Amino acid sequence: MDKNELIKNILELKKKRNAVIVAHNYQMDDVQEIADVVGDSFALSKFCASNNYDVVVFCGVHFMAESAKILSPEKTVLLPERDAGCPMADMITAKDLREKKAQHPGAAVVCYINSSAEVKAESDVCCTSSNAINVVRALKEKDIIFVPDQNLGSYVAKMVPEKNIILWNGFCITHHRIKIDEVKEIKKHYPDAEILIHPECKPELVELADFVGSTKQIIDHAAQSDRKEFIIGTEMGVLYKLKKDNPDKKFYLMSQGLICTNMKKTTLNSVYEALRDMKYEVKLDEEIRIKAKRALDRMLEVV
Ligand code: CIZ
Ligand code: SF4
Repeated sequence: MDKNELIKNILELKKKRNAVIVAHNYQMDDVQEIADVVGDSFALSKFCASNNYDVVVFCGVHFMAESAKILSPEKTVLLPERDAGCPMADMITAKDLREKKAQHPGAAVVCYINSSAEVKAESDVCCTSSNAINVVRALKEKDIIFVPDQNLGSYVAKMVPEKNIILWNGFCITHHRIKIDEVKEIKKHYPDAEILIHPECKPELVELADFVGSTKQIIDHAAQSDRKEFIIGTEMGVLYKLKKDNPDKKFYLMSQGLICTNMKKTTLNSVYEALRDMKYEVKLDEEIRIKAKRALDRMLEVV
């Protein structure tokens, strides 16, 4: 099937199934192009919950589709590529977290949204990269177990020094591998560019940034900034929207390694097959779902 035919079939099936297609900011350009909404994981999950579609095709990775299912239990949530996972989310299990909690009784548990439903269910409150600082600051406990991202956790610890942050040693294989020399080198080439970086990068890189934020915050910042050139320290998928929204500005990827292979597994063909065969459906144990939802709801209460 050629691309036009694929798109035509996707649109037909979408109508027939009363489905919505949502895509994460890190998805491939042509997947972002056909999606009804593009955004970060939590914004997409909230969007799905506030609409009356019967089926959600979540173009992203597993924990994101799970988050949508946590908020929309009555909908059929499909992850087009069964193996699209997030290595960072897989770096902690619910059992690991229970053991950590036993070592620190009295500590509050904050989990980054990049975690499984089971880990969310073991946590007091969830956070995203855009609200992690505010979530931690709002807690009454001084001791806070922060999982799974050590880099986001370190950034929060620096910004909220009054708390004692107990880190987990998880990381994003894509953001964590950028080296400080790469940043210095690219800055030499583009000395006037503003450096916008994701807090999943190592602390020494975050130190060099002009702006630290989530994908949405980076996209919003670039649109509002007077600067004309930007060095982008997050997954390359964001370049699609950055370039589309700001045709007069220039964007340089901080490192050629900024590509998440899991995010690139989803193609137009996988979206088509997902709608055709209603696969792969995300299923959650109801008890886990309710507990995980509590952590997400609490995040909304505190920020
Ligand atoms: O929450 C998300 O969507 C992630 C993983 C990144 C971001 O900064 O938006
Ligand atoms: Fe996970 Fe990193 Fe890929 Fe995001 S970019 S899905 S944190 S591996």
